[in-house]
Amino acid sequence: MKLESPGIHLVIMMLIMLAAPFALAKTQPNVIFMLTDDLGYSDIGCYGAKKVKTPNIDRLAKEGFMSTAFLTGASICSPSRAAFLTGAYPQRSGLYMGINPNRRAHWFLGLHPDEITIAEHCKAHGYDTFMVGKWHLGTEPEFLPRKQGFDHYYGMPCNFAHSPKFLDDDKVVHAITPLEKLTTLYTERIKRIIKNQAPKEKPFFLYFAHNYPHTPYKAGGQFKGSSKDGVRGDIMQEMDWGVGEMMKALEETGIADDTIVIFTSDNGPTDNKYAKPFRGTKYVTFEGGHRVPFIFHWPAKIKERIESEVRIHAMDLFPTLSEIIGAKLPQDRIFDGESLLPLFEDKTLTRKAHQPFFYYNCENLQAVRKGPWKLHLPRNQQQLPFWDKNKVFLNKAQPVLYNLVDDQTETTNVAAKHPEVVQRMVVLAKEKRAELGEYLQRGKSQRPTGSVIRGAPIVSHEKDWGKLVAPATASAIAAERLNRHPNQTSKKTKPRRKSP
Ligand SMILES: [Ca+2]
Repeated sequence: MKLESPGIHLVIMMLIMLAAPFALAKTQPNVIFMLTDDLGYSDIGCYGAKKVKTPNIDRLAKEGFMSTAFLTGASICSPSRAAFLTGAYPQRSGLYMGINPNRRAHWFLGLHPDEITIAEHCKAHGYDTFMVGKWHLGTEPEFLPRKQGFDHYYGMPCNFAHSPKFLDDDKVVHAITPLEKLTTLYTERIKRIIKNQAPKEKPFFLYFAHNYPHTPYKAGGQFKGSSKDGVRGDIMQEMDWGVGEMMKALEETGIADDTIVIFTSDNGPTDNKYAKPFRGTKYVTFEGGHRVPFIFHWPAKIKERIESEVRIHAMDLFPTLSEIIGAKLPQDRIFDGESLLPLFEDKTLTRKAHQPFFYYNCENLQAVRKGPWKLHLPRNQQQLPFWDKNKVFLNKAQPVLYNLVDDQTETTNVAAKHPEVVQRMVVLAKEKRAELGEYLQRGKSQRPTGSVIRGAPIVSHEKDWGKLVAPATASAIAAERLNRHPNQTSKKTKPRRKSP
């Protein structure tokens, strides 16, 4: 049929305009963002694991986008999570410390309510939003996931060692989380969410932050002894089974093509053998602390496997999803990432390859990456957060320069050969400190840390609390804590050194 009359064109255009709201809903894919905890670069099959089998995660990589150069925003849990959810360096969003509700300096802190999370952004653009898993961005009621854009929450507000509680929305459903059932609990809930949401017009955003392989862990019945790598291997294989169940639910409900599944980790592993070929572990700013798997599976858009060496990072997630859901980035704040969509279309990023990346550890700026170069900055004991186990650059007089293209294990200092590179990167570090701060130095672009006590001091290092906080202030904060948590035992006020 030929459409010649301009009148008919007008009618068709009006019909298209009328249909727009429905068409828009259909162009927005569902998003499942799966963030594992302390899972290292070589922890899964497609990234080189030999002792565990992860066929379901491998399949996502085989059919989608797999990055070999993805960096997290921090090498420990809380700040890394803040970077994923806000699209900003943790030092910018104010959440740079490892939150532990048992510490007198931290129990009242959390991600600031004025921060816009990717969940809030999705919700404002037509999405139903869910979180399943470990939160770790503040445990007071003011900071929990449902205050940061999630319609529903199911999981643990912090590390098991901090508190073993498990919530369903606001209700405690397990006083002590049954660890051997953790993957089953999460998987069952995710399948239920998928089945409930599949028939709906509205798309959904699901943030699935599995606690494993962070310790402590226990394998479920059928997975006990299933791997060649002890209990850790067993729970890895069980987690992979959960991914398989999730994908099956998407396929059975007919929404697999229109659902994005992202798989990554918040920081490197505690044992370097799971971070190979890189040096270092969780807690430090060697590559092993920041370099983790990153897989983006989106059948409707990514038709065949893409393996990418382009350097990307956690702060890119927010702008990427923002563009995909058809939303503008909020204009009132700075984002430290950019949309990865061009990489899925075989194009190049707007960001130039030589744009620097900054490795902070709590408030201490420890390293700068630019092009092939990584410069590790000297630091003193006072600047180091307690969890930092890397003493290699402690009290050095000069920075140390590695060429990561030739030397990915960060072993050969080439600073003496490239003094001009060192000099340029030292300037970058100085500029970044002016912007995002340093230990005991406030940066001009830092946003406030969330606190339930107005005006309370923000002290990232527990050890400095007594030194930096006046006794009367400390007593008032302790009294408020007792008021909110009358059953708190004095034993619990002692900080756990092992678990930031
Ligand atoms: Ca972690």
